[in-house]
Amino acid sequence: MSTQKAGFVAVIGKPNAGKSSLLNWLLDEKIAMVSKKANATRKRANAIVMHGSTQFIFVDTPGIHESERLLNKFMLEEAMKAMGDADLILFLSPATDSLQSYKDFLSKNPKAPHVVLLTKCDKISNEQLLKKISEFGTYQSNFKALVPISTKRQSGKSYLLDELQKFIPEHPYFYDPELITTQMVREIYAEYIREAIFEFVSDEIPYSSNVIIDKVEEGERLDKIYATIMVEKESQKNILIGQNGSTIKKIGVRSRNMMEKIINKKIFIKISINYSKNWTKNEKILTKWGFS
Ligand SMILES: Nc1nc2c(ncn2[C@@H]2O[C@H](COP(=O)(O)OP(=O)(O)OP(=O)(O)O)[C@@H](O)[C@H]2O)c(=O)[nH]1
Ligand SMILES: [Mg+2]
Repeated sequence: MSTQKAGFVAVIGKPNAGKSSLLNWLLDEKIAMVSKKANATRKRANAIVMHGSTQFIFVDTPGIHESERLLNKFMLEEAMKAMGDADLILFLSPATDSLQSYKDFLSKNPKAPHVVLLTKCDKISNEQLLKKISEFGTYQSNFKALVPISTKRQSGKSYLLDELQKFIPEHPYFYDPELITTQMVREIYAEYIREAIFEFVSDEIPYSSNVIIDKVEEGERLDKIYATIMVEKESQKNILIGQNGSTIKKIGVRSRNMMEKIINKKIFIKISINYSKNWTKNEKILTKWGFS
């Protein structure tokens, strides 16, 4: 048997870079929420990926950005913690973007061992891709490797893992190789509901919402899930409910379908809506809900 390798890989980049999509793609399972809207991910999430005798633990993080909101400060700290604990950092830079976010990352973390992932390569031509790679060439003494990917095209996964495994230390596996994440299924359910809110409701509401899974009743063929969406203002409740309950219904159906896929069982879901005044700025409530 070949020697086991195992390590933590922090997935870092600005909001919307494609970090959560990368995790889902690597697993072929949807555990992390993805949205067209930036700042979707709030907490660290992990994907355990086996490749030969290497166990990677990819840690998804909230996009790096500055903001005054208390919740956003927590999100920035989540990303920083993941970097501090990592054996390797994957810095994601959309191929369509300038190098500015990478330059900012380098100036703040000059010594951090990292690989650059050029994401969303399906959005540019081969010619533009070559140009982008040569722009990054200026910084090749800083990174260990540069890998272009596209989760949309679904190509290059094993090349990526082959590359990354070179930088993972010899270490016994941290987790049972059968596991795909250490997250609890409840947390994944809550993220599905959040993703549906991002999909169907606009403006500030997705950013003002938090999902709490109140109860899960497991049955042999059917699981019953009771959840509450907490918003910040009473007026936001009505928007989430929608005309004749149409919006909350769509949120319920979409999240239920996703839950059924991952659990392979029928799901009954009941979502209530409530509000907690200005919770994104309230330290006590943030702590209670695990943002501290
Ligand atoms: N065309 C294309 N779009 C992609 C690709 N990967 C991700 N996206 C899209 O980019 C958007 C953002 O993706 P996410 O995975 O949520 O990005 P993120 O970095 O996790 O964003 P935050 O959690 O907000 O920091 C979504 O609309 C994805 O569908 C890709 O390879 N190609
Ligand atoms: Mg994300």
